[in-house]
Amino acid sequence: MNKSMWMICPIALAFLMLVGCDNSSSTSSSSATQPTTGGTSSSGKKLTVGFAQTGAESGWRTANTDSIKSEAEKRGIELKFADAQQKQENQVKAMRNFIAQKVDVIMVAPIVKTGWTPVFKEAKAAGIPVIVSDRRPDVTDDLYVTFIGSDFVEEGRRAGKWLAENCDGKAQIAELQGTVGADPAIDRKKGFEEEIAKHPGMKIIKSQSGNFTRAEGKQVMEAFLKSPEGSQITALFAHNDDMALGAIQAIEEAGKQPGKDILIVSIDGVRGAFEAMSQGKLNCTVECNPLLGPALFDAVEAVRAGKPLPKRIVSEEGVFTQKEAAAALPNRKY
Ligand code: GZL
Repeated sequence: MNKSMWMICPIALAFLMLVGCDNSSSTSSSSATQPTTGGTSSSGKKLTVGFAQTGAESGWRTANTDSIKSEAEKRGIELKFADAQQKQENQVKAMRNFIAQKVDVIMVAPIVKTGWTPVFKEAKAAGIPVIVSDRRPDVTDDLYVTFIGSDFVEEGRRAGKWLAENCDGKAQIAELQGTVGADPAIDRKKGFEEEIAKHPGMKIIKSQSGNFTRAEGKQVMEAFLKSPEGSQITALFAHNDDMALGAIQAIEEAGKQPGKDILIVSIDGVRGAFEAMSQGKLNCTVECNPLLGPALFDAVEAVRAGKPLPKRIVSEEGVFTQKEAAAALPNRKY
């Protein structure tokens, strides 16, 4: 993990313990950093948080939303939730509504990196702190309190490293990219390419966005397989498990064996990926922790209590292969 991303301080380490997610998923929100304010502000008024979610595009997103909603409820915090249905303009509109409603804190998972400065400035002008969840926007640090989420470049590196170690450094790779312009799509690609560049025999020969959805992952993989290069594909790198699961269907419908004729590595670690690995159809999933609710609401309560927060809080994550899949499946929380 890139150490420069850390602002090591006691609260960061305590938050890390909260956000870390392994197959035992021991993440808990009852921690020493649990601010004493609970779900009410100093005036005794119920704390109100506005959250602009990207949408409901994947199993990961559903688990992320569930974690945030259940944590707000557990803490007696009023959550105004907006599902932007994968449209940035809907997220911006939701943030403006939260500002008009004078919520105490705004949380947002920016669907793409660009186009956020105006509305973040409006929140700042209204004196409403913004906490960034999951995906980083291209705004200056003064416009948000903290960014809580994964190191996507590292996730891409881990995927590339696993593939290199399991294809003897030789692969003709198809890549299913995430949503165009999204932080995880840009950074996972960056990390993966950084790793495979060490192996001259590994080359990405087809690459296109499947928008993080199963349906589009299947459609794009069908087109890859029908293309002139289709018969040369020996490996698939999918930026998330949902697209990999769609691609598995396409590979089977093309009469090939996913996980054998075409090695498949993806990212997220959702239940469906573990099931596919136990069936031998997926080879590796790099975990990306969606259970951000406890860390996000610790940050909300810390902000309200006037406590300092690190600018960046990174999730702890693992890598899972077919070897661990069956044993890990019963313990998976998403
Ligand atoms: C990653 C998250 C991505 C997941 C996808 O933190 O933003 O978005 O990898 C989801 O499954 O759609």
